[in-house]
Amino acid sequence: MSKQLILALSKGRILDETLPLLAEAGITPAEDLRASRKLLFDTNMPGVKLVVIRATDVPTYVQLGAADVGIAGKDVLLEHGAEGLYEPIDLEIARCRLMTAGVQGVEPARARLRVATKFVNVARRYYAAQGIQAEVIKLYGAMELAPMMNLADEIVDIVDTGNTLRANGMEPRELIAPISTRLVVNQAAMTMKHERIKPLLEGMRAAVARRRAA
Ligand code: PRT
Ligand code: MG
Repeated sequence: MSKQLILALSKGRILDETLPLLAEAGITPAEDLRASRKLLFDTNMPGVKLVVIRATDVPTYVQLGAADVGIAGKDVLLEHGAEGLYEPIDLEIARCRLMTAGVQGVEPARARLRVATKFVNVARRYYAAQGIQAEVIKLYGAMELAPMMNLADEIVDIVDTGNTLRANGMEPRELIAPISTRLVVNQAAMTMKHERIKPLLEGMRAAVARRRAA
């Protein structure tokens, strides 16, 4: 097998849960990812390399074929669009929910809602589908601050325990989508590198199934 295989991993919280799954599928980085400032890593498997990048860049790398396989949150895939990517495995890690949220006890405005979020595409689609006219404002972080500062009426953000919302006087409202981490594959690579990708998919599926059974 001559062709090399490049896996794009999301850095941050997803990485910590991805590495044990990859190890169970037989792939371990040749060096400690967190102790290094490098971005491209060899692994124990000849011809298999890892890149560790911003989660939001993972779908782009895989879509354009710079990476063959990627691991990213469904929230990131929904926002990107992830057109032309296969999404064969739900890794069932880093689970959370994409939700709308607003200030506790305040009736949600129903006309010309201002919504702050980093998920602008998801938000536009969601409110349009609800028949709600919304002005979507792009933020890069700390969405919870926006209603408090009178920048927005609602936010669209990731919710896990809801503690972050509550600590900022907000409440979760509508569920947009349940989220977990997905393994995605470039469509051309799925065909051209099938003999390399197939055992990886089988290994990852088996690892996920073992977790579920445990
Ligand atoms: O830092 P950067 O801008 O690069 O991205 P990031 O901070 O979003 O990355 P990171 O490392 O936090 O990982 C994000 C990915 O993990 C998301 O794309 C999700 O798929 C997944 N995930 C799972 C979460 C959470 N759980 C989560 N709780 N991502 C973010 N959160 C944050 C959320 O944004 C909010 O601030 O945690 C807070 C909510 O948690 P609770 O428990 O207070 O409700
Ligand atoms: Mg972060």
